Amino acid sequence: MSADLFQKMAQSIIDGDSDAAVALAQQAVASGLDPLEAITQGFVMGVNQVGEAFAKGDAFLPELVMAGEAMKAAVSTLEPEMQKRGIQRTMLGKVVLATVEGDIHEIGKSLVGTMLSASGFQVFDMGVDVPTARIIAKAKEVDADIVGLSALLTTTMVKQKEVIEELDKQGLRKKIKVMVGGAPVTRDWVQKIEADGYSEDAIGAVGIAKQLVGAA
Ligand code: B1M
Repeated sequence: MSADLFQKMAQSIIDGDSDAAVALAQQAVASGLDPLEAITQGFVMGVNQVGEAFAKGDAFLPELVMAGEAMKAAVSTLEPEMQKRGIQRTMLGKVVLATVEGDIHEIGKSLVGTMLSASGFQVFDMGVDVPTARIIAKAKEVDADIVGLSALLTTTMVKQKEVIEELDKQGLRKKIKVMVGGAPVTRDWVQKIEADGYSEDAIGAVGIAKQLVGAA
C-alpha cells in the first residue's frame, strides 16, 4: 500500500505535476503516514531521478523547475503535520537559517528549518540567495546560537566558508556555532572550513543542532 503511494509520489514529481503531488501529500496525512517518510521515501525519490536525468542531459531546465515546484508544493502541504508531530516544545536555541548567496535551492533548507522548529528550536529562516553580511547581521540581531547554511551548488559552497571567516573576523566564532549542509557538502569540506556541524539530511540536522547547544 505505502510502496504504491511512494511510487505515485515520486512519479508526480517526475511529471512536474504539483496538483497530483499535493493530492498525494494530503492522502498521506489523511492516512496517518509519517510526513517525513512520505518526503524521503516518496517525493525525494522523484526529485533525485529528475536531478540525475538533468545531470546526464536527459532532462532540461523546465523539467527541473517543474519538479522543484511540485516538490515545494508537496513539502508545504506536509509541513503543518510535521510541526504538529514535533513533540518537544521547549526552546532549545535560536537558529538563523539560510541558503547562501548565489544559490536559490530552497527545498532542503526549508525542510531542515521545519524539522528544527518542530523539535523545539526557534528558527529564523532568511530564505535563499542570502548575502553573508545579512546572515551575520541577523545572527547578531537575534543573538543566535547557531547559523545554518545550506548550499546545493559546488560554486556556492564557498560562501559557507565566507560566513565562517566573517564570523571569525567579527570575534563571534566561539559564540555562534555553524552548521552546514546540502547535497555537494562533504565531510572533507566541513573539516576544511572548520564548521561545527554537518548533516546529510533534515533528521540528522536536528541531532547535530541539539549537540551544538548541549541538549543532546
Ligand atoms: Co538545481 N541543481 N540548479 N534546481 N537542482 C542541483 C543541485 C544539481 C545537483 C542537479 C544536477 O545537475 N544533477 C545541480 C548542481 C550541480 C553542482 O553544482 N554540483 C543543479 C544545477 C546545475 C542548477 C542550475 C545551475 C541549473 C541551471 O540554471 N542551468 C540552477 C542554479 C540556480 C541557482 O541556485 N543559482 C538550478 C536551479 C534549480 C531549480 C530552481 C530549477 C530547482 C530548485 C527549486 C527550489 O528549491 N525552489 C532545482 C532543483 C529542484 C534541483 C534538484 C533536482 C533537487 C534539489 C532538491 O530540492 N532536493 C538538484 C539535484 C539533487 O539534489 N538531486 C539540483 C530535495 C531536497 C529535500 O534535498 O536540497 O539535498 P536537498 O536537502 C537535503 C540535504 O542536502 C540536507 O537536508 C535536506 C533534507 O534531507 N540539507 C541540509 C540541505 N541543506 C542543509 C542544511 C543543513 C543540514 C542539512 O544545515 C544547515
